[in-house]
Amino acid sequence: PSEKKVTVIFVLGGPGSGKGTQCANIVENYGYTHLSAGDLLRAEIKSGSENGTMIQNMIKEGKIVPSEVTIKLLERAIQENGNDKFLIDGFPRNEENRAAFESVTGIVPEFVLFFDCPEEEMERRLLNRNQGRDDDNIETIRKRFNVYMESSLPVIEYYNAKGKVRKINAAKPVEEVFEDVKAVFIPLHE
Ligand code: UP5
Ligand code: MG
Repeated sequence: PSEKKVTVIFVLGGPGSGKGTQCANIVENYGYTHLSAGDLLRAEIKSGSENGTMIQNMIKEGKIVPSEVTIKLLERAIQENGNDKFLIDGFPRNEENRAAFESVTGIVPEFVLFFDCPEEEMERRLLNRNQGRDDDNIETIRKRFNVYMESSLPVIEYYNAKGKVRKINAAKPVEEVFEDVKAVFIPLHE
């Protein structure tokens, strides 16, 4: 279990809903550290880790990497960072991720920032991204959407039942979405 006392906000929403984009805005304005679980996994592939090939195959198939792998990366990133407040982006993606993170780290999120966006819009954004991600092709995108609907939405529902979800309409231009995000963060920082 982590010794460090930290504040964590989970940033969730479908593939291409704008989690990474809005986290960058939040970091600039409110001093959080952004930890994208997907970015940590992609860095792990690049580092030539023993898990690299497994992670790469799972991402290509849109599947959820085993919790222990992702949690280890998140824990390490939290411990290595001097900051005490974190945005965890794209995690937890299923019930097992959620329960394992809580029991391994002892961390319970302050709240969940949920970017709600229609699938057609997310698909359009992902197909236009052009950053060379292995999973930004229509076959993998469809698989990511299925996993999101089946496994990740129930996690959002779990937190919603606890009154912990701050839902943002993400189907608007970046600046307009950020206005709504600010409305969530301003009361916490004044
Ligand atoms: N864009 C952003 N906002 C826009 C707006 N308001 N209007 C118009 N365009 C907008 O945005 C996507 C694109 O849309 C960008 O080009 C952006 O400019 C534009 P981005 O901010 O990148 O969206 P994001 O929600 O971060 O999309 P991302 O593709 O990163 O989400 P995923 O959840 O699919 O990807 P992630 O990296 O989290 O995970 C990838 C894979 O890793 C998973 O499928 C899974 O295989 C694996 N994974 C795990 O196994 N476990 C984990 O815990 C995490 C990941
Ligand atoms: Mg992202």
